[in-house]
Amino acid sequence: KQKTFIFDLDGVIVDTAKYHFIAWQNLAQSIGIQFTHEDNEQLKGVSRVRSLELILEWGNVQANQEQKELWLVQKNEEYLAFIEKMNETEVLKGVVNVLEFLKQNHQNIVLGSASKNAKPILEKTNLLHYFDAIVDGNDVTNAKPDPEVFLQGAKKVNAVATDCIVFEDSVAGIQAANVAQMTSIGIGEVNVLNEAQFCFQNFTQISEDFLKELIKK
Ligand code: B16
Ligand code: MG
Repeated sequence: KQKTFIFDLDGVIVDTAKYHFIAWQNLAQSIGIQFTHEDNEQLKGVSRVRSLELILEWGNVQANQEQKELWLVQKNEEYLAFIEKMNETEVLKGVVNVLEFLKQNHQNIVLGSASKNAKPILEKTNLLHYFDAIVDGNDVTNAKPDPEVFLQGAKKVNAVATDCIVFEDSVAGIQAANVAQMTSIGIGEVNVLNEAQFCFQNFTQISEDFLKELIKK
């Protein structure tokens, strides 16, 4: 059977959170706000605009729209400088094997990410050719846990939601997949991603037999 496998980007395919962290921390510092690793955790899967709003809230800083736009540009420019230096070695372990297996078995492969920089990241890491469709922060108006990003992904490859399988590292992303009636697979800690139908520490733990079962169902 042909199924559609939808991958989140940050935390699933690559660990770009470490670059987001440095860029947000430098911006926060320049504004005079403290920004820790724990703060950064809370921004996973959250859009750029919303992330800035949260950081300003945490630091009790008010700013007008024009200032916010400038800060968003400043943050993204620094983030893009990191992306520029990315390559294949940054793809998380096991991911390429799973993509290869799905491709060989004629499955749809779709990206469903909140990032507006998804395409350059897939290009830099040499993964773009695996994807039949990409839905990212440029396409979506409602953030996860709203299922919009995944529903758009299904639509792009003419799949029905119940034939889709989502790989996600964020709680909101798992909720979005569940709301969409897709099979949700958490990548990360099972105690955090307890709403996921299945959970794996990383892609090396996902066997071909498990994937075959998902395809057969
Ligand atoms: P950008 P995902 C998300 O990616 C990141 O987890 C989140 O930290 C980031 O703020 C968001 O993308 C927007 O990224 O600034 O590149 O548009 O996990 O949805 O793939
Ligand atoms: Mg993610």
